[in-house]
Formats: sequence, structure tokens, C-alpha cells
Amino acid sequence: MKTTTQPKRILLSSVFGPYGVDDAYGRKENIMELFHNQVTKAQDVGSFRFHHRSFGLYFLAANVDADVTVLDFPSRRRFIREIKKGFAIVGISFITPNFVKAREMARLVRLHAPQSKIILGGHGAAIEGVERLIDCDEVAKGEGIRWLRNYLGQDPEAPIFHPALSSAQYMRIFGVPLIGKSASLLVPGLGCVNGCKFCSTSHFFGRTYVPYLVTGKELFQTACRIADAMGSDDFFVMDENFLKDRTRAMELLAEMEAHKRFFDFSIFSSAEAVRAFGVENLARLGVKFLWIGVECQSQTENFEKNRGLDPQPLIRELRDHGISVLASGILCMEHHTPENIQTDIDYIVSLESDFVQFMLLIPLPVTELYRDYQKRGLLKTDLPFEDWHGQKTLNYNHPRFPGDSAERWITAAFRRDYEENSSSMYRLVETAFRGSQTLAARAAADPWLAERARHLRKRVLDYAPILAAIERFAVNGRERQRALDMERKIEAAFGPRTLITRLGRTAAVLLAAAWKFRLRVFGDGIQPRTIVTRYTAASEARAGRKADIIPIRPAVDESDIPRSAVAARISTRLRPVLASEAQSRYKK
Ligand code: B12
Ligand code: SF4
Repeated sequence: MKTTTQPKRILLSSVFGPYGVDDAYGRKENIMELFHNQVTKAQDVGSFRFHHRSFGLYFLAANVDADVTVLDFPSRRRFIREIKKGFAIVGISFITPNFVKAREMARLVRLHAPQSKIILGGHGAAIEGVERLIDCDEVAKGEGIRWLRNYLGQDPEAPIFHPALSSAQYMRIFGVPLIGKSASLLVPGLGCVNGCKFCSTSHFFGRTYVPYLVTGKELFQTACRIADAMGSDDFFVMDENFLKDRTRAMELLAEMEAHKRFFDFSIFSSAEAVRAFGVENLARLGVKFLWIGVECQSQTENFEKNRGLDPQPLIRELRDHGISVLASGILCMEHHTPENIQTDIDYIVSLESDFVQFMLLIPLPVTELYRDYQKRGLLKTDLPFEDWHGQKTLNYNHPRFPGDSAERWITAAFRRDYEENSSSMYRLVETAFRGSQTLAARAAADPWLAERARHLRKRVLDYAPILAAIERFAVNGRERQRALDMERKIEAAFGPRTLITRLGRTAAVLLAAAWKFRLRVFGDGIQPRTIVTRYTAASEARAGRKADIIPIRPAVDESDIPRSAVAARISTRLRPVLASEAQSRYKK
């Protein structure tokens, strides 16, 4: 990689829209929405409709010394307009299914801004030979902040600044806009050391964990700063396996307790890490949503992270503590056949989590699975990258799932979960209610849990009006009955409906009906709005943030963790618990 003089202006762009449509650049299944793409997609009017920004771009922009424009969700035309402004560097962030869009964007840069250097980054950079397949100058593989600083001739180990960003935009459920502040984004680090053979994120970062926030104290301070700036104590934690570093999470809890500062967190974690952390600790920490990769029922075909663990009682216990669970499962794994796959689908559905993700097994570049299937000649080398999104077609030849049969299974699996377990919105209300009852019963002995119980009670009352829309648009009689029963329970526990609740119920039904009409007449596509953010190298915001800057740490594996330094910061209350943890840190 060559080092250049510092450029004046950089453009960092996500790939262009429209997204989730069949056109020359993409597929209708490749939707730019987490829930509607791969979780609640079968839940009709009740599907969660959220947009998330391309977070990596903002992290890059906030951490290099240059004038940076971030162009998120541009149209092709908007992208052309921007590149014509003449940037020294145009950085394109993309993932494998968006390969063709990235290639087209690079072509446009060469055509309209031939003086600009083109840098490719993001998970698409892992595609074999991408530097030959796309006309570009550089490819940034793995962690990008350090890479870009290096490229610009700046100090790669300089402190890193965590920008304050909201985690989601345009949030609607049953057509009801979620008003108020959305959760803010918190990125404690990238990657995961577990290295499950199919996992893109783990392998992209070399099966190491790249921490941005190393200690619980750093996490706490960053969370406080962002919460104050954004006016919300709610966080979406973008870390593949947040609880893997139990010491850090316990330290965070200790800081929160010491400062009496309550946050709510939505996190991803593997089951073994959840078990090790403990469900009550999760409730204390304020975890309200947890994503667990269950993958499949079979112990022999599963991954190390799930060995010897029964997710059913764990998920029940989590929901009893007010923690909503998303359980994800992989379909069309090698051991699956049309005869046994339904057993795995039924198993995932039987876990009764709040959300279920089904994803087809897709060996993605850089993973162990990809290399293995490549060696065995199983990859469909002629399948365009646009189809490598995991919701329709397998990108490898599975002898028992030829043609479009995989799509039929995944569609039926989503439907089954919806019919058996009702809408995820119903399940969210149920979890919050169950948690409020469990924690209230322990509140007398523990003021911290009493506060958590109050949070859950508020959540139940905030959600309650939507039960009217659930009744009205229920998938079947069972869901209707569940919603009615839940209303009775809420009234019995928290008192009769207020006038506000009654008005809220009417509004929810009207909004859901309008949304249903919109879906029927205009289809369910929603495009995120283009967002342009300009960062100026010499801006006051940058100068003023120095005090908050946290030093970036080099990529680590377990042997590099400065355990003693971390332990020194641990609150005395938690020290005895954590002492036994120090040895297992970062180990799966
Ligand atoms: C948020 C997210 C989304 C959002 C996208 C929001 C958006 N505006 O793009 C939503 C939910 C919509 C989404 C959808 C999909 N996603 Co997604 N998503 C993620 C997720 C969970 C987090 C990404 C993130 O923000 N990380 C935090 C930031 C800080 O890290 P980062 O993005 O990796 O960026 C760093 C580096 O990669 C690098 N970098 C990135 N871009 C650039 C650009 C330049 C110029 C440079 C120098 C460096 C650089 O620098 C950054 C800082 O180090 C990742 C998994 C993960 N944990 O990373 C999957 C992930 C990126 N998604 C993935 C996929 C496949 C999809 C979907 C196809 C659905 C699916 N099957 O999961 C759809 C596609 C939607 C579409 N039409 O494009 C895969 C990509 C696999 C691959 N090898 O390409 C991932 C890795 C998940 C996985 N393990 O399979 N996703
Ligand atoms: S535990 Fe999760 S994040 Fe970690 S490697 Fe396995 S699948 Fe990936």
C-alpha cells in the first residue's frame, strides 16, 4: 500500500439505491431493512420497518484528518452529481451482494472524475480478486480506520472517536410511527474470536476482536457522552458478541450502578457467553433485546458456541426477565434434507423467541466454509453476486435442494413462525409484561431491579395501544385471543385503560388500516432517504471533542488483553465475581 500526501477532500459512499428491487444491479429480496429483510418479513402489516445507516462510513469520517463527505443511500444520479465535485478520494463501501453496484460506481468515477482515487472497503472487499474485477486503486480489507489513516499518512494508532449516531431511522410497526428518540449506536468493537466456519464478520477481521472501547469504564463514559448528546439512554450495541468479554460488560454494569445511570441495551451474543454472564445480570444491565445464533437443533452439526447448551430454557428465562430474544437459524445446511429440515424449522419455532431469523447457508468469501466448498467444487461460480443474499437462492450446489426449492422452505419457515407464535410485536409486549412481573417481585430486596421493573412497566404501557391493531389484523384466532388475554392481564396488573390509551388504540387501528391499504396498492418497498453529512477537518466540533477521545487499540487476540490494567478499574463490588473471569476473557 502506498502512502500519499494528505488529500483535501474525501467522499465516502454507500452503494446506490433503489434497494430491494429487481433491476440491473440488484434483487427484490435484498432489502435495505434488517427486520423486513430477514426477520419479520412474513408478518404482513406487522413487519418492523426500520432503516439503519451505513455506520462504518461515519466512523471513518470522524477519525481521519481530512474534509470528508459521507453520502449514504444515494441514487445513482445523486452519486454522479457528488463525484463531479472533484474529490481526491472516493471510497465505496459495499457487501458481496452489492458487488455490481460497487463496480458501476467505480466505472462512474473513472468516467466523471478521472482524477479521483478509488478505494473499496467493507465486506465486499473480501471477494477474491476484487482488485481485478473492479477498476479501483486500493482495496481496504478488514478494519478501516487504521487502514485509511495509514493510506493518508496519518497516525494509525491515534485515538479513536466514537461518533454519536442514531441506530435507526423511519421506524414503523403496524404502520404506527415510533415517535421519540431512537436508540443510539454503540460500537464496542468489531469481529469475533469464535470463528464459526460460516461467519463473515469473524473471518473478515481475521478471527480476532478489534476493540474500540476496551474497558467497561470507557464504554460507560462513551455511552454517557452519546446519551447526553442524543437525548436517549437507549443503545443498539453493534458488536457481534458483546458478552464474550464478560469482564468488560460486568465493569460497565458496575459503573452504571456506581453512578446510578440507567441505560437500555440491545445486543448480539452467543449462547455460551449469555449463560456465562447470567440472565439476572443481563436484566440489571438493562438488556432489552438479545440476538442469539441458535443455528440448528443437531448438536453434532452445530458450532462450538452452542455445544452442550439447551436454548429453550435460556430463552424462556430471558423473556421472563423482560429480555426480548431473536433466535436465528440456518436453513439448507449440508446435513439438511427435504425429509429432516422441517424438524429444524419446528425446533427454532418451538423456542418461542420474540423474533426469528431464517437465513440460507451462504458460504461468503473469506470464510472457512467458502474455502472448504471451493476446494470441494461446490460453489456455484456462475451465480451472480446479487443473488448471494441468503433469502432465496443457495450459492452452492446442495444435492437435496436443487433449483428454487430453498426459497420454498425459507418462505414456509417464516410463515410457520408467524402462525405459531403470532406477530413479533405481540411477543414484545408479552416479554415486557412477563419481565415487569418477575422483576417487580424482586424489587423490594433490590432497588436496582425495582428501577428496571419500572422501565418494563413503562414499556408495557407504551406498547399496549398497539394490541388493538394486533387484534384487528391478527394472523389467526390464536393471535387475536392472545392479544385479548394480554390486555386483560395488563389491566389487572396496572389498572384500567386511560383516555390516552383509548385514543392510542383508535389511532393504532387507523394507522394500521392505512398502512395495509398502502401495502396492497403500492407494494411494500420503502427506500431510505439520501443522507449527506459533511465533516470538515478543521471544524470546531473536531477540535472540541478531544477530551472525549478514546485511544484506539491494536487488534488483539486473547493473549494480548491487558488483564491487570482492566482489573484495576473494576469496582470493588464486582471484583470477587470478576476475579474468576479474568482467565476466560476473550475465549469462547
Ligand atoms: C448494519 C448491517 C446491515 C444493515 C445495513 C445498513 C446499511 N446502511 O448498509 C441492514 C440491516 C440493512 C443490512 C442488510 C443486509 N446485510 Co448486513 N450487516 C450489518 C451489520 C450487522 C453491521 C455492519 C456495521 O455497521 N458494522 C459496524 C461498522 C463500524 O463496521 P463495518 O461496516 O464492517 O465497517 C468497517 C470496515 O468494514 C471498513 N469499511 C467499511 N466500508 C469501508 C469503505 C472504505 C472506503 C474503507 C477504507 C473501509 C471501509 O471500515 C469500517 C471501520 O473499521 C453486519 C455484521 C457486522 N457486525 O459487521 C452485517 C453484514 C455487513 N450484512 C451482510 C449481509 C449479507 C446483508 C444482507 C444481504 C442481508 C443478510 N443476508 O444478512 C442485507 C443487504 C442489504 C442491502 N440491500 O445491501 C453481511 C455481509 C457479508 C459479506 N461478506 O458481504 C454481514 C457481514 C453480516 C454477515 N455476517 O453475514 N445489514
Ligand atoms: S459466535 Fe457469532 S459472531 Fe462469533 S464467529 Fe460465531 S457466528 Fe460469528
